[in-house]
Amino acid sequence: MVVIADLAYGVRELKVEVGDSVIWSNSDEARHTVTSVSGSELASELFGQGERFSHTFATPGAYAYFCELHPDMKATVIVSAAPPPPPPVSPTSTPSIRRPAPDQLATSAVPPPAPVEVAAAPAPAAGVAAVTVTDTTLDPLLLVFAVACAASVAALLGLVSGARRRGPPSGSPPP
Ligand SMILES: [Cu+2]
Repeated sequence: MVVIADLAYGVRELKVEVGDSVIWSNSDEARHTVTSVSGSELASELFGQGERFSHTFATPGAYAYFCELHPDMKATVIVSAAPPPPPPVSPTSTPSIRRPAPDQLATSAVPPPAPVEVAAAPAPAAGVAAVTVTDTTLDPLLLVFAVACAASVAALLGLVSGARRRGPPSGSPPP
């Protein structure tokens, strides 16, 4: 929409796409035209206050126009061939967006748990394993040593006591 007011086109450089319709709305009391500077793309009749002129652009290009009654009124419509690009862009953009999202989620989800599990698991596991292993290995050894020591001590005591008991009787009779 280009509003014409105060003897001027409201949009000096309007950018549209092929297939778009542009509407000129005249708010001036004076009548105006929308006329191509060169060529015949725009060739409106005089239209007064409250009236409109519309035109659909089918070919890309820059269309400069002016008012036949007020040559100082000038503006341009730039028509670009944008319709084809959007479809390819949106499919490619959506897949690219969808693909990064899972990857980022997967990568972001995997690293945090992995380090935490690895860091947490090894420390407790190693500590517990070391403690349990040392305890379990030491306990049997200690028990074995204790039993062996007790047995050897008992045997020594028995031998000593037996020797002493046998000693005195054998030594006392002679004197
Ligand atoms: Cu005019």
